[in-house]
Amino acid sequence: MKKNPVVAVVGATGAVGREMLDTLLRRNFPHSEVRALASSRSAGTTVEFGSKKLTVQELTEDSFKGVDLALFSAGGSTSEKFAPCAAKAGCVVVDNSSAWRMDPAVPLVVPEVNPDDLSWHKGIIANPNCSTIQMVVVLKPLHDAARIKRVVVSTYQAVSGTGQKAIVELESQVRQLFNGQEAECKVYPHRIAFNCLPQIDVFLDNEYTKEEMKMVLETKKIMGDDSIRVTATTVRVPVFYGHSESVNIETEKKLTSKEARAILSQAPGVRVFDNPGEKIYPMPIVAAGEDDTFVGRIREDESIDNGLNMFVVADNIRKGAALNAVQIAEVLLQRDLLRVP
Ligand code: 25A
Ligand code: L14
Repeated sequence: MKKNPVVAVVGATGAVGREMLDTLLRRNFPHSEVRALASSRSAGTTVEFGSKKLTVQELTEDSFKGVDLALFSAGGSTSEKFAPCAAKAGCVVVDNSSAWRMDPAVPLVVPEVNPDDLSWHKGIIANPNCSTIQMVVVLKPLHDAARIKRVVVSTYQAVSGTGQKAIVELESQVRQLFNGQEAECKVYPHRIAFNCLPQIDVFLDNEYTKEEMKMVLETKKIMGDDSIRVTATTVRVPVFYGHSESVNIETEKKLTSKEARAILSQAPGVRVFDNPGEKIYPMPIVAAGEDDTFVGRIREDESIDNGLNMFVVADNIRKGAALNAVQIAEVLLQRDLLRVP
């Protein structure tokens, strides 16, 4: 691709869509034009793109004529319907929804982990689940060094993962409770203000939630290793930005906490933030607004021979969504893969 690409953001008015626009600018992503697409509800409104304002256009099957790259974050049903139209029109799609992630014909990519999987894309590339992305950037270098046999993860996930409407719900509930009113629940099944919900997404037949099974299945696909055993508990907490995870791993080869810290301090996209004596460890208020995935509280699991515990935090809207999608697009450009084969 010689000319600068025409880029479309689908779901441009959402929490992730707005961050995608900011990320394209912040990283100087080459473009000749950027289009903002959303549902008919938002058509005609504007979204900021640096000093410019983009007028939002309604997403239709004809939206992708002349578009080279589309970043989708408008929910699974929108992606199911419109990503194939885009690819047919010759536009490469990086899709943030769960719609295409487990399709064997669709690469599921975290650029620090499996960039080479981009070489076999057929027009649609899936951006993984936010909780999975931040976990695998930390797991990959440890897996390469010591082979991970099993992962036990529990998450503490921010409301922004559910989008703008959930950010508004937490804000309003806090205001309602401080004013002696009842908290109104529209987005989540229970009150989220001053509470924790051990349910993210729907329950499946195996008694896990869909979010938990995304972490299990996507981790194996991205790491390219079906033998890694993963079990997850995903919990929503009253935090606006930044997902946290308690991650326990069992490895084939012994890794001391010092060795793990040394490996992770060399890992791309990872920042070791681990000095308990100085009360330095990752927290949502540390990672929010940052690109890196923070890891700390690294320590050996004394209950097994070869085990480690750590605490992993990242901005779920950045590395968990918009940043990872733009990084995928950057690799596509660098490797001349921004075309539908
Ligand atoms: O099915 P999935 O894959 O699991 O994804 C479900 C949802 O999760 C979010 C995303 O929400 C998605 O809708 N999401 C997906 N992956 C995510 C990830 N990895 C993720 N979130 C975090 N991490 P979202 O809020 O970020 O984005 C919603 C956008 O989708 C547009 N949209 C919806 N249906 C569409 C569509 N676009 C085209 N066609 C369709 N059929 C949606 O557009 C939005 O841009 P919209 O027009 O519905 O947007 C209305 C906008 O109005 C703003 N708003 C509403 N109330 C308030 C408000 N702003 C301020 N204050 C308010 N009170 C919102 O910003 C909203 O975006
Ligand atoms: O991308 O936090 O599969 O509610 C959709 C639900 C991300 C998290 C995905 C949430 C998830 C989101």
